[in-house]
Amino acid sequence: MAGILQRPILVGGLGLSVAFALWEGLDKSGGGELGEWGLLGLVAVGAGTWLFKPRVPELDLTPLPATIDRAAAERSIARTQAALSQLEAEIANLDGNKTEPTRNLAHFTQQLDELTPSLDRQSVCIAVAGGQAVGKTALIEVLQSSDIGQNSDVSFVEVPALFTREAKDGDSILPTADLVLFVVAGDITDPEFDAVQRCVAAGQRTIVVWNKQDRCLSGDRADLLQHLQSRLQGSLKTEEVVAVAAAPAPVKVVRHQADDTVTESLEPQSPDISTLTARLSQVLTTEKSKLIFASVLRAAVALKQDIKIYLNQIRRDRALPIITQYQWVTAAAAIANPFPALDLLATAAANTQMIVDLGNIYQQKVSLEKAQVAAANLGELLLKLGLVELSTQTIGTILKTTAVTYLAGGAIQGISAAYLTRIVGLSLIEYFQQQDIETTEPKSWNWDAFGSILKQVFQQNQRTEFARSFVKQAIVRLSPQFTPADTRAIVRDV
Ligand SMILES: Nc1nc2c(ncn2[C@@H]2O[C@H](COP(=O)(O)OP(=O)(O)O)[C@@H](O)[C@H]2O)c(=O)[nH]1
Ligand SMILES: [Mg+2]
Repeated sequence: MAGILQRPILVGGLGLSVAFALWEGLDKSGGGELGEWGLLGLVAVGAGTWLFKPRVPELDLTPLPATIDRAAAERSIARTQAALSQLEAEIANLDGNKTEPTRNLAHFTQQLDELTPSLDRQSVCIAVAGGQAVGKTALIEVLQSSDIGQNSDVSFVEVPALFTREAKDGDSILPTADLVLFVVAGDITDPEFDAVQRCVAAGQRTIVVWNKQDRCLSGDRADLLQHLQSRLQGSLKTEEVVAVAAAPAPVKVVRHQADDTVTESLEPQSPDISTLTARLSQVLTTEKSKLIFASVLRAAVALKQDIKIYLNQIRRDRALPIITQYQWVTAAAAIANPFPALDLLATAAANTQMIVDLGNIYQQKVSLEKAQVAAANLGELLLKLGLVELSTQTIGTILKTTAVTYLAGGAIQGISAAYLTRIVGLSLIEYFQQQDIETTEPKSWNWDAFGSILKQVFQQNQRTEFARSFVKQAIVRLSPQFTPADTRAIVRDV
């Protein structure tokens, strides 16, 4: 609570800050229920009249870079560097044992340090991907003995077959590859099509290789290739879809001899990958450095993402205790207040403060005015989604009917308010986590996105062990005459 005291906030008057300040005193002195009940009425009364402020415009998402060159890769590295510095600063401010954070920081730093030198690398790695038995190994073998394979700067890697039970779905094929040859052995299937789309969307340079074209009648080949090219039109240029035969099956040859006898023999066919090698050498001579810049850019983006995930983990550990504080504040306010409307104001006041505090942790500097607007919109959203009622219902299903006789009047409302505040707090964490770590000036709230997060978080927690243990915890906290063991009398078993 010390953080709140240092930044007392006047929400529509003195009420809230006074209440928070007194709450702080109580909390420290281990104040009992009486104080909590009595004082928190102030929260409600003090809350202002900003419930119906206008909505703010929606969030706009930053697109990926359109042109990939050295400068774009360097900008991406710089952004990753900024994220790393942010992580470093937040680790420096952590309380407690920093061994693991420091080790992770060192690991990220080492990865970052490798990015800039790799902009000048000469070697190119080509990944050969696709389903099982489409001819990846066969293709690599022929490629290696071609002119391209003779170039010592070019290496090929076979990606483990996709679409098998062991295969990981949804990942980009091989983040470190500079070029992907995506092999299909006939008309492209839906999963193959999706995988190609994912590669392209991830900025992975991709050539689709239709292998085993020898299995198709020579008269049909051109049509089939054209069909494939037009299916992939939206994501790949025509010349990025080629037909080959890496290991064509031997052909049965029937010969009529001069003596009228007929002989049959199987004649081996030589591989035909000429359209692919032509395309590859063109790409490697004209776009080699672009391929490398793109790889470095992807690696920088991926590293930044890893840093962001870790940073969010650290921030979440700091955010959870804050949510816990506010959930008890709103609970006490709900218990103290017989009027549901005032109750909502108190909730809005606590939510305003919670938005500011969590925003600070997530480096989203939310001004008080913006937080008030956000909390007001949030209140409307909670009503619109019916979450206020639903949380009361959720608590109702967890409590035994005897609870009413055991618990003080309003305690159930208090628990529901606390529960709802926790859901809001967890949703705020989720929402802030999705923001770009570079933007410290928060974009305007995306209420549609926040609404779906709220619904999702609510559903996730509704009937789980979380809700039950929360209720038990709340009873002990809000009605100190109960011990944890007593709660069994009023909380249902699963
Ligand atoms: N008819 C025909 N068969 C091929 C061709 N390329 C590969 N194959 C055969 O397809 C099977 C699987 O090939 P392989 O390279 O091991 O596929 P991978 O699992 O994708 O590595 C083998 O029996 C190959 O001989 C081709 O161009 N035409
Ligand atoms: Mg293979």
